[in-house]
Amino acid sequence: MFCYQCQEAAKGKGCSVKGVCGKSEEVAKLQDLLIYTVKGISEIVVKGELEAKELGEVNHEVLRSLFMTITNANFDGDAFVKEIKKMTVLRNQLRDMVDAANKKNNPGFFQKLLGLKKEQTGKKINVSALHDAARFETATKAEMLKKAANVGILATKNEDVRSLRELITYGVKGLAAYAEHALNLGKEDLSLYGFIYEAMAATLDDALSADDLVALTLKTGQFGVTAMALLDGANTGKYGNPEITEVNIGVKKNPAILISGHDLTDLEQLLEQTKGTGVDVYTHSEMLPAHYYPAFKKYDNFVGNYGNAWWKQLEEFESFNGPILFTTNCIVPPKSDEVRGRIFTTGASGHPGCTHIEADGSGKKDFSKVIEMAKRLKAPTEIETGKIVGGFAHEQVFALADKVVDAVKSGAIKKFFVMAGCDGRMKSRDYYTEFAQKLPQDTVILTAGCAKYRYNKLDLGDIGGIPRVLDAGQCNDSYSLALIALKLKEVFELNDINELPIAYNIAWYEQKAVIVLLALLHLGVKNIHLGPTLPAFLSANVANVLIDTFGIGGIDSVDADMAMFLGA
Ligand code: SF4
Ligand code: SF3
Repeated sequence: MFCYQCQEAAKGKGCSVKGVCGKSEEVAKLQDLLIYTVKGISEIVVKGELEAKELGEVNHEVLRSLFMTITNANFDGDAFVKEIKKMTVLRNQLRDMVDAANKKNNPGFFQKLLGLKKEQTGKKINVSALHDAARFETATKAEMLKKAANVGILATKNEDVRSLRELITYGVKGLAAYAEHALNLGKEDLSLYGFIYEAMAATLDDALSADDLVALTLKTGQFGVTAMALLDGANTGKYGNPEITEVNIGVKKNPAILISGHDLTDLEQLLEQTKGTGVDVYTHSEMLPAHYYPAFKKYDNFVGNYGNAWWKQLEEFESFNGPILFTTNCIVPPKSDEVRGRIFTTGASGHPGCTHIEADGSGKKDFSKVIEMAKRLKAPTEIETGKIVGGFAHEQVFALADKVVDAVKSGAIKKFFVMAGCDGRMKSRDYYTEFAQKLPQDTVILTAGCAKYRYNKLDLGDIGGIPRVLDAGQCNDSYSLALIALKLKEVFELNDINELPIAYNIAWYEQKAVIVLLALLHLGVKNIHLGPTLPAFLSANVANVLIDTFGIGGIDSVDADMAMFLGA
């Protein structure tokens, strides 16, 4: 195996024996083969000029496949075997359809086979000359593992091309995850599928130059903005605009379920099904911002947030006592059978030994097993008390705009620090806590994603009633931070977003942070600092392009960075 897609890649280079995340060699290889299959599908769609709007099931399964390979989403080898089989069947149907269009000029039969709404003739292509990714066959897990050994990241020999291909792939994975959440809420944007096919097919194309791939990387950011805007509209359209909210971090006496991950429809269904059962629901890690949405406030049993960022879950799940439902990443493979038996997964997430709950054809999920288990188990053990405040997504901040603008004009607020992104287990991430603590009193932190757990329980005070940590929500809500910056640019009548008193000190871990970063670059944000380390998948040359073009930088010591950011 070889994997270097996350910030914790072994020795800052890549995991080659077992993932630091806990991913086995077998799962890593199956993930490689699934991605390879998606690339093959993409090549058929692009070369055959098939239209995304006619490819419903294929589109949705491509999102699912990409999402399953995100760091800490799915550790279940059998789930990957099943998905590879499903995807190769879909791929072969697409290929046959294109072939039939070539030969008979009568694609009607295949149109029916795929359940396509409209006749689709595609373009004449030589199907037998398609890339191996569009043609290989594997029947058993053993055959898949054998095949996977030759199709992974290292199959691309040129280091810079490999780096760009992977950067694009990781951005596309993040984009797919956000698109799947929007899809679960019934919202789609066909241009996203078209782009996914274009980008994934491009990673197979040896004729593309490094410059072509750099251009495609920037285009990935453009579609990242589209995906985040789509998800923002889906979430706020259904659940209302996040508003300032105090979230309890202590516990109550009832037995309870802990829900983790990013999917709000799963939370909604769980709250509906636990209503009146005497079982409480707590959020964990990236689900915390759900408390900020008006629609979830009507549930009396939606009582608080338990614990911290994802990487502390091993001990926190012990003391939670009840069942845990993962809707997406980040799962840490449980060490004890007892905890494993209390973990349920749904959507793209999965783990061997944990119960997986699938949606029925209409997207409904039956959480009765989770609820029954909660009733049999003890209430959570308290690990902390108090409250955290959040809910500063775009509309809430716009509502406070006058106050914020006055504070900037009067000099009460000198600078904003965007400290969005991910948390992780490396000791070096203490940097972010220290950085937040050492920031001068006339600065405000804008955050989103699980990075916030490094400082959201510190008492950093407020500036004239504006809290010094403004949490917009989940990592995808970094979109809100971009909208806030654009709004401030408008209010202050500036020509360039970079003239604002905003510094970017972002922490990354997995591939959603990659799409957030690319989206910010697309929006014209410069001089973003990325830590705790720069991605292992950036070759020296690719890193230099990002440094020269966008002023991307790493982090140094807290004191050195503080001086640099504050211009001292
Ligand atoms: Fe290693 Fe990260 Fe890949 Fe896991 S996801 S195998 S920790 S690089
Ligand atoms: Fe965190 Fe996994 Fe990225 Fe959505 S939960 S930000 S790391």
